[in-house]
Amino acid sequence: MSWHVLGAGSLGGLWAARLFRGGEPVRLILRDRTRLAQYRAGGGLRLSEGDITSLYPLPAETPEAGNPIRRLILACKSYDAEEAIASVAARLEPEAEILLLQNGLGSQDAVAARVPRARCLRASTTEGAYRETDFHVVAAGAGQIWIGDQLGSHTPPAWLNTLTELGFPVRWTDDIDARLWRKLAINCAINPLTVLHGCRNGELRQHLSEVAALCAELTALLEAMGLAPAAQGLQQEVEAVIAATAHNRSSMLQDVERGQRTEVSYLLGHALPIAGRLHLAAPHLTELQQRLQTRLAERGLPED
Ligand code: NAD
Ligand code: KPL
Repeated sequence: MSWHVLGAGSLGGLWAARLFRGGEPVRLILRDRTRLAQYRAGGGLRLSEGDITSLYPLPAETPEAGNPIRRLILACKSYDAEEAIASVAARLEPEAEILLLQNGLGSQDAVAARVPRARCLRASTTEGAYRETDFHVVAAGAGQIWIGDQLGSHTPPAWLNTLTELGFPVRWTDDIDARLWRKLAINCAINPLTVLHGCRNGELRQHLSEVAALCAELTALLEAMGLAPAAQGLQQEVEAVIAATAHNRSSMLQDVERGQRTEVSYLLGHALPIAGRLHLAAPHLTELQQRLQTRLAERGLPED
């Protein structure tokens, strides 16, 4: 049974190359015929791990290809996910399973609503990858991948063991929402501040009172949502992540530096309306979003 990977960027490239290398049938879905021609001209997908770069000649196609899709890995950015799934919806088999790799929250529900018959599994990953050039991905950091089902299904998909055997650091969770919310909270406390201060994660150690104020509001939000375990020790973990990733540029800062849209709508933009509905005051998070939007606008980038 073939895998399809839609979104041959950093994370999609990493997943596709590892599946192909492990002997799994896998096909890339590229946006259009121009991208497909560019991909074919390069001879395949390059993956660099440490000092070693390998070329993997994965087959690729456009969304219009005729073959049915049974297992799909959706690896585009959150803001592209709905349009991307719509482009292949007609090709999904009735029993199709879709693995959503998007960071933040909001896009997963939007995708699931577009394809109500498919099983949409959600992933929360702390692995790192970036694009050296088009179709050349660099594996940039080990991590952990949690996979779960929104409906609290206790049945992992049959292919979870395959991923483990191939060396994917995957674990099943019955509460993926709590994992995604915890990561969202960590990203809300770190990523926008790195953009506003124009700094690597570690330099936020000079702004720990700002971080603490954000963590207090995020903790209150998670608790009010009934996600107390996801709220526990949030500030300590944020400080630990800042220390452990001190030399990294956050994904949001990298987006801004590359002149790309950020995923803020799926982070602060997802959390703040929920805080509002719960009548929770979140002045620091609100001000953070406003300052970030101003900075994005100054740089000519979308505010959402
Ligand atoms: P990316 O920009 O490197 O790759 C996304 C790819 O999707 C691009 O190649 C883009 O052309 C493609 N795409 C978008 N719309 C498409 C469409 N309609 N049809 C075909 N292709 C389409 O992004 P990324 O860094 O791989 O991130 C993907 C998601 O994973 C994001 O939500 C990100 O936050 C999350 N994530 C990334 C990392 C990482 O280290 N890169 C780590 C954790 C989570
Ligand atoms: O996930 C991250 C991101 O940059 O999006 C952190 C944890 C902040 C590491 O950089």
